[in-house]
Amino acid sequence: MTHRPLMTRRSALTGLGAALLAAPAILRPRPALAALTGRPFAQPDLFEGVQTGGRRVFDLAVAPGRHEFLAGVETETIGINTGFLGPILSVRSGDPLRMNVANRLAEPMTLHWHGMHLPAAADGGPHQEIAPGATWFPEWDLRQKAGTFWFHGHQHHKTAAHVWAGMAGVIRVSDDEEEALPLPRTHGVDDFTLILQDRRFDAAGQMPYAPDMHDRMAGMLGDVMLVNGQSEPVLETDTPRIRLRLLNGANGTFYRLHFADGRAFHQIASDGGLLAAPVPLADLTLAPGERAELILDLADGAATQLLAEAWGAEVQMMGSAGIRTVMDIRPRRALPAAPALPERLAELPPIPERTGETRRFKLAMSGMGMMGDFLINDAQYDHGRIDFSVPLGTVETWIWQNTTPMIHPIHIHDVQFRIVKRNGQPPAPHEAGLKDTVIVNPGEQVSLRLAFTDYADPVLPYMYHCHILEHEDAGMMGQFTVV
Ligand SMILES: [Cu+2]
Repeated sequence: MTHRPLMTRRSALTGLGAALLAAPAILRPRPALAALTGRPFAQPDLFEGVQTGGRRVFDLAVAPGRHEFLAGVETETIGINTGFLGPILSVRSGDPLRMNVANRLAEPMTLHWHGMHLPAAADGGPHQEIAPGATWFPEWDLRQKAGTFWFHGHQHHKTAAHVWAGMAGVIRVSDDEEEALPLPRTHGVDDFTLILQDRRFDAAGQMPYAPDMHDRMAGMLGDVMLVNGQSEPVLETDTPRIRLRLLNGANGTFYRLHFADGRAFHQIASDGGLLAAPVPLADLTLAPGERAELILDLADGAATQLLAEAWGAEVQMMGSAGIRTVMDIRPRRALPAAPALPERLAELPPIPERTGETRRFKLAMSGMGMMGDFLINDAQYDHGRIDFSVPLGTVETWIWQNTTPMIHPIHIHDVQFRIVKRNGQPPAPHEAGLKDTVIVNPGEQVSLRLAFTDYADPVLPYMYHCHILEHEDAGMMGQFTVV
């Protein structure tokens, strides 16, 4: 097993070309830039905020940062309260929240709470722009089940560049239902958060966001695999069972996750919280924006590796970009096996009956030549156009049809929805829970059921869009109000 991230042929050529261009007049042998591997696994700190004025308040400062991805190189980044990415916000279902988001960048930005059910004014989409030097302070009461959510930049036309630089973090929600279950939940002991991304570096070890035409089509893939900003760290464990909270925080890379020794695992949660029952799996594909929580048994004491086969939106034409090592997992010793997982995890209510509209969304590309546009219902995103309004209190069916040769993960703000049908069939068990991002493969038709409750606003919209950030920035996005 190689201990270095795989390079695709294309990126290897690009890197070589860049290195030649950058070569000084007198050629001196220089060690190639190498990813810094083998460090102890690290994850962002848990941040519980402070109780002020009856709310749990989080101070978040978004600022230019630096981070050592490559041995001996300081790479310029964006960080939130730290050099790269942000803290894990630890919150509890029912918490009254306030976020103080300070923009310390030299350009406007937004911060979106991905997966959260909240008022449109607090959503952090493209309409909640924060000027340089300004602070935005949304408030809402947390109406989520326990689960793993996240936050990231959502500035119009700049989402991809901002997330690439590091503007993202995780939100960890707890509740009574989850805490009543015998599951690992001690942060850093048997419960680990993994932000999965990949990045591409130039000859100077920097990671400028400079997508070429191919990147704009396929999504910006990197050749260096990262988990929490580290390459192939080593996680040493001392418990018979661990929980992995996974976020695909990549711009455009899909990951098929599996273990080097082929061992099976259980998925216990999807985007919006616990599944009804643990689902045994040998591998799991996560699209950009999706989350999953896994349970991995390690009582046998055998070391393994978490691997990710990576691909872009055009995998059916280009194939995968190879298998990368995410991290090494090394139990310190064999242990007595953990007790069986609970047979039931959560009471998932039946999918609600439709009481309102059925809406159809056609994903398409125009101009199959050099500069294809990405379209929803034949239109690109228009910041001044509300595409439709949903009456508050109704339950709708949204049917997504993908007429392109690429995969598109569709994300809808404000709601945790349910998948009713994928190509006429009920969803697989691991897709049958609460979702806010759903893969729509080429040629597929995916039918969703969405309940719009609690929050209406006559003016401010929510977004729906492809979560390949290059596609989103290219206009594969729309907006709706709840009224
Ligand atoms: Cu897309």
